[in-house]
Amino acid sequence: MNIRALRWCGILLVVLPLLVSCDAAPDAPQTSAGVATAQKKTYQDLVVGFSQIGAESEWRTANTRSIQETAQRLGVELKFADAQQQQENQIKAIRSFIAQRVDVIGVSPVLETGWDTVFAEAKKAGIPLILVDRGASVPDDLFSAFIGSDFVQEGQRACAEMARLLNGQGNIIELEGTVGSTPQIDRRAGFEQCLKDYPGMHVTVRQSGDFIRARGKEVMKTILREYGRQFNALFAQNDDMALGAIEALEEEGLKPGVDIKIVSIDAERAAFEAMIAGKLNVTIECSPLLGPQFFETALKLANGEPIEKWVKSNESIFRQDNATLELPKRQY
Ligand code: GYE
Repeated sequence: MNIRALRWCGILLVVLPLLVSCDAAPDAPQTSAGVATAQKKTYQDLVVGFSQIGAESEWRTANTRSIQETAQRLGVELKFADAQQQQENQIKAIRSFIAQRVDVIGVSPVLETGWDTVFAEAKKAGIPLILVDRGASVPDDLFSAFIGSDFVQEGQRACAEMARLLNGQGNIIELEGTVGSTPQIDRRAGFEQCLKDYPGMHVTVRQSGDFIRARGKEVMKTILREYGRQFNALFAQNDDMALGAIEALEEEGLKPGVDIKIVSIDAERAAFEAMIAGKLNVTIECSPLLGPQFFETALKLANGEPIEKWVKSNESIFRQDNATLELPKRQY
């Protein structure tokens, strides 16, 4: 079962109690009956390996900061590896964490497929693995938990906002994220599901900008040159691509937010600034601040305590009318 399937079951996973090795036994505290019990680990005892995707967006930078700052605050020893968008680098990092016998591995998979072998290696080594932010299409027993957002819901929310902005009528450009990544697949699926309720709205062009601002601008320029001005709206799967596309629209003499309605996802500070300037209409929140939930789950796993299989983020929708009020509160 993959992450998408998890939405249907709020099951609690009870992990096996920690195995106490023979050399640990002499230090273990004794119960009144004289039976040795495992010493509970604290954050200071934890060694965690984390394989990050890279630094493609403001969102990602904020996510990295959240993981690193939380580790430091809690006193967790963090081994952090930046994969620079390459899945093979992530696989290497996971193998090196296994070789170093870390307590828990965290990974934000750049793509959804291709993880079975390396995740099985972690499982065989007895190291719990947590998916952070993005999912992986692997059997359910190859990871312990997923921490992150409901991307399908984000796509649905984006479409519902678009319908409101367009009164249910219009041609939409969709700028997609990294092809084959969970947020790309699920945001598109959610948007498409909801489009069925609005027969007057159509996605007429769909292209990937890899979640990168500069690519968003480049792709938008090409689309405008190729197809002219036959669009009413843009759905960008993240804020960074929307911000790049806004520059392209302005350079082509169009008024983003007015001539072309724009909805994007993430809710980073720059998106609020664009909404205040009237250039972006709506941003759907997707929180990168996953550090606290990640280490809390890691500690529970290391202690053999029950955890939730999907630790879901709680998120909102922000529009131009509340942007000024919200901007000072934003943490990323
Ligand atoms: O929306 C985008 C980032 O995986 C949810 O990745 C994340 C996405 C986020 O690059 O900005």
